[in-house]
Amino acid sequence: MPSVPQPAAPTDDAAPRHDWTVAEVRAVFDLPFADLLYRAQSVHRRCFDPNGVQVSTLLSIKTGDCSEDCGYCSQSARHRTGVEAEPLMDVAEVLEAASAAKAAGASRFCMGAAWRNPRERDLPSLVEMVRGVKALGLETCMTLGMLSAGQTERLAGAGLDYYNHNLDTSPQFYASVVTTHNYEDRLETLRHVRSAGIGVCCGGILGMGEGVDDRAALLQTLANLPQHPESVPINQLVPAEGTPLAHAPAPDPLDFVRTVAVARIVLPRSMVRLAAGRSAMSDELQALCFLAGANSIFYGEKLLTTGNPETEHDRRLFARLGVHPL
Ligand code: SAM
Ligand code: DTB
Ligand code: SF4
Repeated sequence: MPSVPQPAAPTDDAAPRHDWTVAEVRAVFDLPFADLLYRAQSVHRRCFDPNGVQVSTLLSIKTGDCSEDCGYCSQSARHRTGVEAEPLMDVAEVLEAASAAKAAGASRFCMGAAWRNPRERDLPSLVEMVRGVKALGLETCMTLGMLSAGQTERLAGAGLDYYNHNLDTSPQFYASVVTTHNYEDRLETLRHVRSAGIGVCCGGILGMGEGVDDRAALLQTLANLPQHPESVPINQLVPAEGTPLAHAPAPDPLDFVRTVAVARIVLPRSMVRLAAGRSAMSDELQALCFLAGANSIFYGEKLLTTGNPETEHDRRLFARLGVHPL
């Protein structure tokens, strides 16, 4: 009887590994598309409810006028982007926005600040924000730039659940995108967050001119951390006029899906977030990303300074796909 060729059975793919080489990750990227998605789906189904997608809502609690020169960012004081700078919001206003996000169905509230790092005098308000958002029954997340060990402990003491701090790209490519801080600075903050017992949210951006090997090296770095991040946002660059990357070409949509699938395989138990860039994606492309193992999104009509799909559109998309919010 003729035998039907089968893709290699993903026997041990669900066991987290921390010893990936870039070449091994690259080999996963280069699989035929169907084999890659089969492997990613198999891992996804073994580790998660394949029809559940977690929803987080973002709020910019301090906007613009940032000292850093991240080439993709609309909030750097070094780029003329038209983003209006706003100081740290009042705690009450933040809590109002968090209540609205909860009413709309979000389970996590992520507060972002355009800082290299928070100042000591900002800590009391930040602590109040964490306490208040938690009291509403939401998971809390912050992204405030670099943190000292002491600041991290204070936020942990307030009950902060997650800290977002992205590595964004490969160690090699990072200096072509940012010069005011370096990869080791990012890793140091991630170590503080982990030591304080806060969950780690760490991912990257596609579409900044990086190559496939840079994407592989970013995912290898994340996978080889002593503990995998709980959440891994995969952003597609949202080009902002006035930034050095304003006219960077969008990544090939199928390469975006490949990256999500590889993230699912090398980070089997992490939530992989289809993060910024969904406004520029078709429903079909987003569906492919969910098939490839994405199981989290940013929900709500604004990211930090740019737009996100309308909540009604996302509700409809979830219904069409039979997806339920986690
Ligand atoms: N200032 C802090 C920092 O850099 O960590 C926190 C806020 S910063 C806006 C958080 C992350 O948002 C960046 O690391 C990057 O991954 C993402 N981001 C910023 N601008 C973006 C853009 N235009 N497109 C896609 N992702 C973006
Ligand atoms: C992440 O990985 N993506 C979010 C969040 N973490 C803070 C930020 C996306 C920003 C998109 C551009 C903007 O709205 O300014
Ligand atoms: Fe500042 Fe963060 Fe934007 Fe970099 S990504 S310029 S650190 S707000």
